[in-house]
Formats: sequence, C-alpha cells, structure tokens
Amino acid sequence: MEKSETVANEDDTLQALVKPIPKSLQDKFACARPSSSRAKDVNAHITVELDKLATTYKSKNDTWRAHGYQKAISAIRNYPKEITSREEALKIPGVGERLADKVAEILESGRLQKVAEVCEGEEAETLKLFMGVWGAGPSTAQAWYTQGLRTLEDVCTRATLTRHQQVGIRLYEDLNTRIPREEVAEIEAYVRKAAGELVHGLVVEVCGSYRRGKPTCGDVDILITHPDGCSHEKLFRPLLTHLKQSGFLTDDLVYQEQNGNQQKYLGVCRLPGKERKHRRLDIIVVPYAEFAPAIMYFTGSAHFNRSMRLLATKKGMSLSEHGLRVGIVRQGREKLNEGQLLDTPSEESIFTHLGLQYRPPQERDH
Ligand code: DCP
Ligand code: CA
Repeated sequence: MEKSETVANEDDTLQALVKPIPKSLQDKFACARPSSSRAKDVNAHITVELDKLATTYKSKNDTWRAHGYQKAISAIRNYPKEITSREEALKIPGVGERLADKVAEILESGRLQKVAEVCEGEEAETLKLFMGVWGAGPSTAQAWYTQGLRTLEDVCTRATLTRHQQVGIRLYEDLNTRIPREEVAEIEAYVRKAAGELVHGLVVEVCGSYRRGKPTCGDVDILITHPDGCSHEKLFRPLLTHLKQSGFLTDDLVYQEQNGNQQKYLGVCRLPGKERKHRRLDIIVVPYAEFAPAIMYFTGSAHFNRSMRLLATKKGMSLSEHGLRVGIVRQGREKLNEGQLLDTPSEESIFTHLGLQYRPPQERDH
C-alpha cells in the first residue's frame, strides 16, 4: 500500500512537469484524431496527381519540394468535403497560392501539366526504377543516372554496388511486391515457433502496417520481448543463427545490436515450399520496460509517429521507441537535459501521459 502511494505521488510530480498547451492546438495534431475520421477519398482525384509530384521530387532528392507537397496532400486528405473551387482550396491551412492553382487545374482538366513534365520523362522513370533497389536512395539513383545507366542490367554490369544493393538487384522483383497479410501471419508463426524453441514465454508481435490492419504489407516487422525483463537478452544471435540454419533467412542486410537496449536485424526471409517469394523481414528484440514505446513506434504509421513526437515536444516531453521523458528543456531543437523517464507499462499509458484519447492500431493509419 505504502509503496503504491509513493509511486502515485512520484507520478503526480512528474505529471506537473508536462507543459500545458491549449486544447485548440492539441486538436490540430493528427494523433489527436482517429485515422478513420479522415474524409475517405473525396478528393482522391486531386491527391493522386499531387502524390505523383511528391514521389518524383523525393526520388530527385528534392526533399524540400517533396515535403511541401506531402503537407498539402495531408491537409487535403483531412478536408471533409469535395473541393470545388480554387478559393475553397486556398482556405485549407497548408495550401498556398501556387498549390491552389494546381488544384484549380485538376478541377478543370482532370490532370496536371506539371505531372507530365516532371514525372513522365525518361529521367523520372529511371530514378523510380533505381530507387526500387534496396540500399539505393535518391543520391545513388541520381548518380547512376548521371553516369549514363538506364536499366538494372546497366547497374549490374557498370556500377560499383554495395553488398546491400547486390541483394536489392538480385531480388528486385520479389522485394518490390507487397506481401498479403495471410503470408505475414505465416512468417510470424514461423519466427514465433523458432523463437519458442530457444526461450519460453516470449511475447512476439507483428507491428507496422500489418498491426494497423492493412491487407498487404511492404515488409514484416516482428517485435520480440520477454515479460520477465531479462530472458530476451539470450535471444537475438541464437534466433538468427537458428533461422539461418533452417534456410528461412536467406540474406542479411543490417545488424543493429546497440540501439540503446534494443537490438534490430534487417534481412530477407523465404518460407519453405515451392513458389515462395523472398520477403524483407525486420526482427527487433527489446527489454520489457521498453515494450510499450517500442510497439507504438514500430506500429506507426510514420506520419502518426511524427505527430506524436511533435506533440510531446510541444509539451516539454520527448518520445522515442525507448520511452517517454518529461521535463525536457530545449534550445531550438537541441535538448539541454535528459528529463525524467515516465512509467509506460502500456500503449494506453503513453496516450494518457500525452493527454490523448487512446487509439487502437487501425486508427493510427494516418
Ligand atoms: N517508422 C517511423 N519513421 C520512419 C520509418 C519507420 O516512425 N521513417 C516506424 C513507423 C512504421 C514502422 O516504423 O509504421 C515500420 O516501418 P515500415 O517502413 O515497415 O512501414 P509500415 O509497416 O508502416 O509500411 P509498409 O507496409 O510499407 O512496410
Ligand atoms: Ca512494415
């Protein structure tokens, strides 16, 4: 009894360090809304065109333009009605004069001349092809293009490839095919069984788009922990060895063994049997004390996470896959202190600390 009172008092003291913000500001954050409240596709004819520009600018490494379009796309997606005029578009926060012109052009002609100019040329098509190679970002894609390379065959024979890019080229088709959620469940079952043969009582969860309920997934993100707080420590390397010996893991990409107390493996797997595709698999092993912030982070979406982190920052807090801290003093973006770690035994507790209503994973698909 005495002990629980002490903890409660401590919690109150820490809670007092949270900087209050007006409700009207808090309500503007995407994480304060369920993703299902988003106006579904009423302006999809507009966002589809803008998305082509955002993607192409990203592949050209023009992050600033890509980000501008992305922000406008988000704002338009959250607008509850069909946009019918330039003036109406201009009233949406995040949509400026030039973007409103583009919206007007789409409303008039159903398309955007700029998409044809920017996205449909040889350069844009080739950069898109090259960006599909795992391990090749916008800079590499641009460098290959400038070097005169135009096909994957060119890249294979004439570029100097990193080990990751060699895997990316060899498995290009497979790794660029989305994974049906039924197959994700099979992959999970395979990993769960293998892990269970090494350590009993583990918690194994698929996160990412799968946990948000999407019908297909880009890759499989598996998070593993152990409720006793220490047995997870014995798992990482032995599990990978086990999965390699059985032929399930076919290619290693990255071992990140020291992300604080978390360990992360990025690789490629293939289920046994004929006609199975190679699939990208991430395995993340975390201590139980970090399970809630970790499962929140790896469940996403990335946009939802950005919104949560930004809200935390506004409240003098800091949120990461490791935990939620309070009493953070910042100078610009730089943190001047470490603050204090809040107790986050569940995802619900993280929402509560941030003053948010709880959202289940499928309502975080922003
Ligand atoms: N994540 C993030 N910020 C990033 C990348 C990832 O917060 N820049 C988090 C949120 C993601 C999760 O990690 O949901 C998993 O990353 P993925 O890239 O696998 O994204 P998803 O699982 O959401 O989508 P996909 O179906 O494309 O794999
Ligand atoms: Ca994923």
